Amino acid sequence: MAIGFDDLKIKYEEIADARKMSGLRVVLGAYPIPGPWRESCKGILHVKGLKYVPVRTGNPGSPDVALGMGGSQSQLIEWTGQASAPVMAWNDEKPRSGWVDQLNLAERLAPEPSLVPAKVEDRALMFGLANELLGEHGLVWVKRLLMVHGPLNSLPADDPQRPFFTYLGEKYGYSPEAAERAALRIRDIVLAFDAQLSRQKARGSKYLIGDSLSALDIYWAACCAILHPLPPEQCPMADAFRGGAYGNDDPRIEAALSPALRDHRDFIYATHLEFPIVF
Ligand SMILES: N[C@@H](CCC(=O)N[C@@H](CS)C(=O)NCC(=O)O)C(=O)O
Repeated sequence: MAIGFDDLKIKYEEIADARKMSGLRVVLGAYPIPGPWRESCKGILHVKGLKYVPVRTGNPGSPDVALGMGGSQSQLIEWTGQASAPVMAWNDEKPRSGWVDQLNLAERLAPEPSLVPAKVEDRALMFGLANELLGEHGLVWVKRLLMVHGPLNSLPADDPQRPFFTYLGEKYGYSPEAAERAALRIRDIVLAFDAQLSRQKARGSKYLIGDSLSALDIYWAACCAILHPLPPEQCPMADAFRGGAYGNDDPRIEAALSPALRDHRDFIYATHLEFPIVF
C-alpha cells in the first residue's frame, strides 16, 4: 500500500518552469511523506477548491526531502529566500513560506468557505492554538528534535541516512536536553488541544473553534500524523517514515493523545478532506 519515492501520483513541476507561470503554484516537495505544513496547506486549498500547480523543492536531479539528503535546493532558495516547503506563489507576488501568510492568501483568493472565525475572541484563540502546532517551537516544529534523537544516538557514523538527521539536528538545535524539553512541550500542547476539544463538545460543537470548520481543525488533522499517522490505506506514505519519524514512543505524549483527539482527526479527514492522501 505504501508508495516509494519514485512512485508519486502528483505531477510536480520543476522550479524553473513554475517561475515562468502565473496563477497559484505551490512548492510541496515531491515525496511520499505527510509533512504537517504540507498537508495543512493542501487541506486549506482543498476545502476552498483552489487549483494550483504543484512544484518540487530540489533542483533538477536533487532529492526533495532536505538539503541533508545530499542534493541542492539552490533554486528554491533563490526564488523564495528559504529552504523549506510548502511555499505558495501567487502571480508575481512575493512567495509565501509561512503558514499564516499562506492561510491569508487562500482566504483572499477564495473567501468562502472562510476558515478564519469572524468573532475576534475565536480568531485570536484560533491563531494562538495554530501557532502551538505550526509556529516556531510549536508541536511539529519541536517534534523534529525527537525525530532525530533516536537515529543520532543509534545509527553508525557511516550510515547513509545519518547526514539527513545530522542536517535536521543542526538546523533545529538538537541536543538530548532539547529533545527532553520538546517531549514535555508536545505533551502540554496536546493536553491543551484535548481541553479545547472537550470544552467545545460540552457546548455542543463538533469543531475546535466556534460552530464550523476552521483552519485549526485542518491543522490538527494534518499535524496529528506526526504522532499518530493514518493507516496505509488512507495514507500510503513511505514505510521508512512510519513509526519513527511519524509516530510516538513517549508514554507521556501517548497518554495525552486522547481517543477524542484521534477521532477528531479522523472526523475532519472523512468529512472535509481527501482520502487517500495523495503524494
Ligand atoms: N515554512 C514553515 C516550515 C515548513 C517546514 O519545515 N517544512 C518541512 C517539511 S514538512 C521542511 O521543509 N523540512 C526541511 C527542512 O527543514 O530543511 C514555517 O516556518 O511556517
